[in-house]
Order: sequence, then C-alpha cells, then structure tokens
Amino acid sequence: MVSVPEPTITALGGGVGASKLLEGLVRVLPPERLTIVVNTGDDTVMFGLHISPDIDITLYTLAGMVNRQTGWGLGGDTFSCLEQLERMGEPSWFQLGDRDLATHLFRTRRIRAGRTLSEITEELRQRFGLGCRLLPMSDDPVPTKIVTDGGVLPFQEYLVKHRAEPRVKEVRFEGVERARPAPGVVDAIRESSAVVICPSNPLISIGPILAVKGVRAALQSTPARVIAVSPVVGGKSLKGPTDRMLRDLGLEVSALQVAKLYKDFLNVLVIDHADETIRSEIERMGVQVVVAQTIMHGAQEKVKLAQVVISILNEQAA
Ligand code: FO1
Repeated sequence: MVSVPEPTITALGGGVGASKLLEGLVRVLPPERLTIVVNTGDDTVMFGLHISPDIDITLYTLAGMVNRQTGWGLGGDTFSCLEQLERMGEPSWFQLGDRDLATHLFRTRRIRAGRTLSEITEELRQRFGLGCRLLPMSDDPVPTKIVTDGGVLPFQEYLVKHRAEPRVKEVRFEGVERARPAPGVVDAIRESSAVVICPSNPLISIGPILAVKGVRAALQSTPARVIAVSPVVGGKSLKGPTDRMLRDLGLEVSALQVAKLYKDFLNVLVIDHADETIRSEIERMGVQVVVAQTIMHGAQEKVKLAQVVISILNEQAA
C-alpha cells in the first residue's frame, strides 16, 4: 500500500460560515498542518477599541468558546458594560459582550504600543490554545465600505446597524492599493498542498483577501490545488447577506456565480446536492465539481465536509 503524506492546507475565510468548516478541518488534520488567513476588512473601531470580528470568530470557535446561537461573541457572555453605556446615551447597536471586551482591550493596548496585527493575532492564538497558524490577511488597514442607495456605509454599520437592508451599489476595500499581505500569507498559499476557500461571502469576506496585492496572483500560480466550498446553496446564502448582495450587484445567486468569481484560480468547487443540476455548467468552465452536503449544523456534518475536502487531495495524490 502506498501511504499518502498528510496534506498541508491554507484556508482563506472570514466569519461564521468559514468557522464551521475550520472546526471540521482541525478535527481531521493535525492542526499544525493548517494555516488560516482571515479577512480583516470587517475590522472596526468602537469606543476606541480595535475589533477584528473575523479573527475573533475564528479564535472563539476553534477554542470552543463561541456563542453557538449567534456564531460570534463568547458563549455565556453578559452585556453589563454595553447596558451602562446605553444608559449614558452611547450607541449600543453593536453587541459587545463583557468578556469579549477583554479581547478588544488586549488587542488595542498592543496596537497602541506599535505591535502589528499579525503579532497580536499570534499572541491571541497562543493564549486561546489554538494549534493551527492564524494570519490576518494584512497588517495594514483595509476597511470595507459599502456604497448603498443611502450613501457610503462602514461595513459593520451596513451589516449590523442597518441589518444589510440598504441596496448595495458597490463594495470598496479602502486603502487596499497600499496594503501588503501579512507575513506568511503568500508563502502559505504557494507552499501548501491545497488552498481551501471557505464557504464565506465571496464579495465581502473572501473579496478583501483576494484584493490584497499579491494574493490573487499567488493563487493563480500556486502548485497547490485550490478548492472552494460554495456558500450559495439552492439560490440562497448559507449565512448572512451574500444572496442579497449578489442580486443588488446584478450577479446571479448561484454556485455557478461563485465559480465565476473564482474562475482564474479555482480547480475544484464543492457544491451541495441541491445544486447537482448545475454541475455540468460549472464543469464546462474547466472546474472540477464535487457534490456533498455543505450545510453544516452539527459537529458531525462539519467533520464530514472537511473529510470531503481532504479526500479531494488524497484522490489527486494516490
Ligand atoms: N454581528 C451582529 O449581527 N450583531 C452584533 O451586534 C455583532 C457584534 C459583534 C461583536 C464582536 C464581534 O467580534 C462580532 C460581532 N458581530 C455582530 C459579528 C460581525 O458583525 C459579523 O458577523 C462579521 O463581521 C462578519 O463576518
């Protein structure tokens, strides 16, 4: 029997959808073989504190501490600080939990002392006991701005304050021309056996990572197999406003559209059984299609989908 060496995987993701697949991946792969590159376009400053929602979602989820109802924030957290701020007339639309605040204080103190987001993320990774590598996409700020029919909104205002209701006309990644990939990001894409694009919003979670100089080119030229899991199932997004945003921008809401957005670097697209009918259309683009259950409710489904991803690599290596 030929033994297949354990693959190394670089996963690109952001937010709740990604964290579900990542939870599966850390169970089927030795964590030191996994590097996660996280979107920081969602980062925001609230009450003077630097908040990196997608990094924190990943940290809390992989540490087993996430709020399972929302998929963000810490399980069992309280909101006394926010309630008091509200009594004092401060805005309270962004739910900052009391224990969650500790992470933001930790990060902000170090940023003020001149440390980079990569260095702070590495320190947080160790404090939360994660075995995998965790990299922000960039140490430079690239705040996502949503151009809507009601004006330009910072990302969290669009998503949380306005519940993704305003019509989207354009998505901008402010400052991306000047942003450099964080240390290790491009090398991880070039040197792993596979790059996994998690089932995250292609426009506002994966889009900012791809927009950082050198990242898209690294994906186009890497010898690694690039595998994406579609966040669109049966014409609807698995999480958040992906479907609405695609529609507002005049794009189709389908796994085929996801393949089109990634077509210059994508080798394999994992789609749900519900989308089996569009399989051949995607294959005609030169993309291999794997059909699986992509909706992940429990731990078992997360592990199963992660195993599907690993099996694609093993098939190739065998
Ligand atoms: N999402 C919400 O829908 N409402 C909130 O009040 C909210 C607060 C929040 C606080 C800290 C944090 O790390 C994340 C938080 N999120 C909240 C999630 C976040 O807005 C988004 O899910 C991500 O930016 C998208 O990945």
